[in-house]
Amino acid sequence: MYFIYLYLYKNKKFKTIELIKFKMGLLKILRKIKLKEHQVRLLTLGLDNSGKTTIIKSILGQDPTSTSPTLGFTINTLKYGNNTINFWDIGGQTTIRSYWRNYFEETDGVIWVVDSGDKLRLKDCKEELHNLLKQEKLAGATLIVLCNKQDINGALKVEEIKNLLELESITSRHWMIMPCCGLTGDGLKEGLNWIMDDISSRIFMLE
Ligand SMILES: Nc1nc2c(ncn2[C@@H]2O[C@H](COP(=O)(O)OP(=O)(O)O)[C@@H](O)[C@H]2O)c(=O)[nH]1
Ligand SMILES: [Mg+2]
Repeated sequence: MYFIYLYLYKNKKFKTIELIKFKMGLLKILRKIKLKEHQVRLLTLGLDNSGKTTIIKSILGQDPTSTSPTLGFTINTLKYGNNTINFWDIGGQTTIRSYWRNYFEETDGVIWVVDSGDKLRLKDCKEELHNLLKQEKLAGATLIVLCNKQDINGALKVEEIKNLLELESITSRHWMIMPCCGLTGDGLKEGLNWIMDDISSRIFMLE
């Protein structure tokens, strides 16, 4: 901005008073941009019953024990520092999965929730995840895989899920995998902080 100001001044395009007004105007606009809340859009996806709604409720400080299957979708809003997060909670039943793509526009991050106790469906889970990542509209989105239900006896550990989901093959985007428990809230803060830090460094670099 200073250079524009200097340029106009040196080239005597405006009188000093007009230049001061111009500078004040620019400062006002810049301040407004800074003050404007950033909206971050996070999609919560995964197979049905993996604990997506439970996790969102837990993050929002609501009672996480009162969930019922999500048939359509719900949007929840959370203030996070300077940002406002919009959590999209979309049903994961087989019949609904083909509609997921309708929600991909403008997505900053995907929270992929895995039921760490549901070993039988991990193959299905891997296929759905990799199909999802092929979607063009999600190309820039950050991915966090949350290994939920770590409290269950015999729950798979992060390292095992990472291998079963073949996460190492994802090279074209930022991703992370972390353990959590939606019912107690363990690990959710860490997961949310990681994805928000990654998104912030990517899209708000100009601040
Ligand atoms: N033991 C255990 N159960 C969980 C956990 N998170 C969710 N659940 C249960 O898993 C079931 C499905 O949860 P829900 O959030 O509705 O799954 P969604 O279909 O992915 O939204 C519910 O009975 C939850 O109480 C967890 O961390 N541990
Ligand atoms: Mg649900």
